[in-house]
Amino acid sequence: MTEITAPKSPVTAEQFADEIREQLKYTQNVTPEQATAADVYVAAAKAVRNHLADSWFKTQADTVNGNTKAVGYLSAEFLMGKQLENALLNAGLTEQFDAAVEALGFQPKDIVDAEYEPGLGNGGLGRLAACFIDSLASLGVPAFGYGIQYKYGIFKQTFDENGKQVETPDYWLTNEEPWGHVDYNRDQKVSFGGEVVEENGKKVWKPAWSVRAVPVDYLVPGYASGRVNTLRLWTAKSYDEFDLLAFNKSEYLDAVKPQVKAENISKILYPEDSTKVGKELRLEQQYFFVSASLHDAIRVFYPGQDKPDLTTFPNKITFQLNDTHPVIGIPELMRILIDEYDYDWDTAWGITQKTFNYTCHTLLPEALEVWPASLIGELLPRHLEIIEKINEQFEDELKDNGIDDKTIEDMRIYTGDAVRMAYLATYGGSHVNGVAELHSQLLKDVTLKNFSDAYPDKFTNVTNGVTPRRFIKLANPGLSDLITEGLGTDKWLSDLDLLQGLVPLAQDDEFVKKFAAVKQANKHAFVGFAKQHYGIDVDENTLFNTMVKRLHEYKRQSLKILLVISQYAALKKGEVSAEEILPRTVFFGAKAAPGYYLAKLTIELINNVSKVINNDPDVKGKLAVHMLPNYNIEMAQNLIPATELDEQISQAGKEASGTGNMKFALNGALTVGTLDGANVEIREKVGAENFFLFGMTVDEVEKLYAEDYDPAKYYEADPRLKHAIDLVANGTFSNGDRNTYAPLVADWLTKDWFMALADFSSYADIQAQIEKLYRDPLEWNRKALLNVANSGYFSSDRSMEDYLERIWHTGPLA
Ligand code: 8GP
Repeated sequence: MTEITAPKSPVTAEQFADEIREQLKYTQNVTPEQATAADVYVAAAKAVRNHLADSWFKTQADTVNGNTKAVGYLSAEFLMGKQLENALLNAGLTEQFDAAVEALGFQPKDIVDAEYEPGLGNGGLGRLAACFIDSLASLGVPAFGYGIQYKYGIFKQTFDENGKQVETPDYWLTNEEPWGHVDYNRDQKVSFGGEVVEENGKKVWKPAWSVRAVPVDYLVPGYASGRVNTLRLWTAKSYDEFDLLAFNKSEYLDAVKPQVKAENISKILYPEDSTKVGKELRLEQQYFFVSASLHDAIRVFYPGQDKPDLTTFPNKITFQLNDTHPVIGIPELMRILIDEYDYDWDTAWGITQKTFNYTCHTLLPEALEVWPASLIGELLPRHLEIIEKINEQFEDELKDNGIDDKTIEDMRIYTGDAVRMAYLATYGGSHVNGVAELHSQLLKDVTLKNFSDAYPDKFTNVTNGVTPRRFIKLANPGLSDLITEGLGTDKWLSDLDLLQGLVPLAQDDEFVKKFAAVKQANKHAFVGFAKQHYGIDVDENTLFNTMVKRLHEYKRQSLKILLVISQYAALKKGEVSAEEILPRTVFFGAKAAPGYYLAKLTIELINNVSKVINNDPDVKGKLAVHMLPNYNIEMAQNLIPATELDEQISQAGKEASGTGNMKFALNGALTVGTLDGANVEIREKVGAENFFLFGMTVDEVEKLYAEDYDPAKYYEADPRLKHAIDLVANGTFSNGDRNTYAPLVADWLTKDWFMALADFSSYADIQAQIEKLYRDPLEWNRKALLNVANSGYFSSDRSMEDYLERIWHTGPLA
């Protein structure tokens, strides 16, 4: 008998149907007969939100009065995905919902599909934040996610007829959005500009302008914990929205200028920052949400107190800085404590350092934000003074510890011209962590070496994780049921290590066949999804091979497309015999930053390779390539469960962790990958024999850089690679035009900073192993099942437990 631990709901399906009817009547103002799927979706969302309200209030009260410190997760991105199914699952209302909407004459899937996915994140760091707040609520740890409710989020990606990326605004808030509650009564004022003057021996900041930060509250229900935390996303409003005088003079545009200026702050995620005003806007965004959040935490934990004892602040809440974007919080908390609450510098510094911790998500030096001091000075003059003083204190401390002048100069937070936010975060907080073992090691050995030498105790690792609720249970119900059947319990959903219990079942051929059948059903379902969403025909009897992630040179989508081209060329030349042909469908999904030229050109190339291959009758049924537009959580939830071979092929030492790799392993895909990021740990856990490893190690990469890497040598040495690059160069994928991809070809042959060419041969060679194994479905699926069974470690619940123990020193509410 299977034991069910999923939360039980207090209502029956009939009662839930009545609640939906009531919402339709009183908030949607339609009769059930008039209602569309979109109406029912909003009504159901509101009904489920109502179910969570009491737990939310109780969690808030316990958080404030509680016996444990809360977590504040400050993040520029929260890539949440659709909410309805997740909320139903965590409220224990899934079955009631299904029956209720059927009683109303709808299909549950149509209602779920009516939700529009918010694009409040860009990539790994944003999805990680969403997994983390899910896990914190599920563990019963009081937590606040703090960020921005961007009106247009990240851009929506389409492709033009030439295959180029086109960015359009994502109007995700155009229709009713039932999850966020705009709380005008708990707003905060955030100020900018102006000057600092001295009054009675005290520094006083006289800002030039202010905006109103209005919170929008999202409920974050835990799975089977009875806890509901808060995601508070700020939206920017103007205090003087409308200049009536100007309007009456017919200066209509001038009349709304202040409103536009204020609201621009929460318009889009990561505005283009190649110009000065672009940079200014980014800094405005960062300060905006961080200042509002810190003030909000003081409001929450010291309600109604004019002179709270803020020396207790770090016992109430610990703030995690998700990358460098919120690091301006460090001088801001100093300013609040000194200027607004009259603490002396040392007391303020003690509180501040205890309050913050910093997670670094990169190894690329250029991704560590550095702000021009002049910009900070203009926008936040008081903060620049505080940063200067922090830097002075820091340099003194280093000197006292016997650090030499040259090293101190290298470590300066404030150089006179610029402020290095990662250094400020490292010095200004208690702990710094990387996001996978290898990454944390490289942070200590390379990126932040001087800091790790000076403050070794600050540094720690927490390997990333993903939530099994969304990425197994919701994304892959077939696998989820099979796991529950295999283990005889569904407790694995909140204790993912239990997946280990599947290891013996990998020797049971019948179970492996059932597992294979689930994968095949997922592939079949994705064929339908692809037809519906992208209008493409996919052959489900091919190997589904996927590479989805942000587009970046270090992730090496170009390595993958060069391999595809070489496979295409081999098929065309008849080099592969009929028996040897392993039909593949290759899926790419990736957005490129709007200003990233080579990344966008790579997208164009992939699209055009796809056009040529998919229209070539010679390779029909043997090879197909699809660049799917607008990679998002919905696509991930549909494509990952259907994927058999996952690509994690970054240059060793460049991918901080990766979290897609974890989702694929947990959904029974095999990985072809390098020894980079969390791949290293995944391979350790699932077993080297169940992972396709290729490419250079970090040390080999370093050695090759030191030897003056010459990519052309590799081009000459491997005819497969040479032929693939020649085809790109000679216009095969650009209607004969040799210029289109000339910049890419030139980069590959003369620079190739991430050494795709050097790794090409081993990458191409390992394909034979992959194809051999795939021809033996039982063995392939046995290995895939072992990936699932051994990946329990990559639950974000485990990540959160590591943060609680190593960094936050707190735990669940009693
Ligand atoms: C990503 C890392 O690239 C990825 O390896 C890691 O798994 C993920 O963070 C979560 O830790 N980094 C970003 O998403 C990132 O740096 N985004 C930039 C836009 C800030």
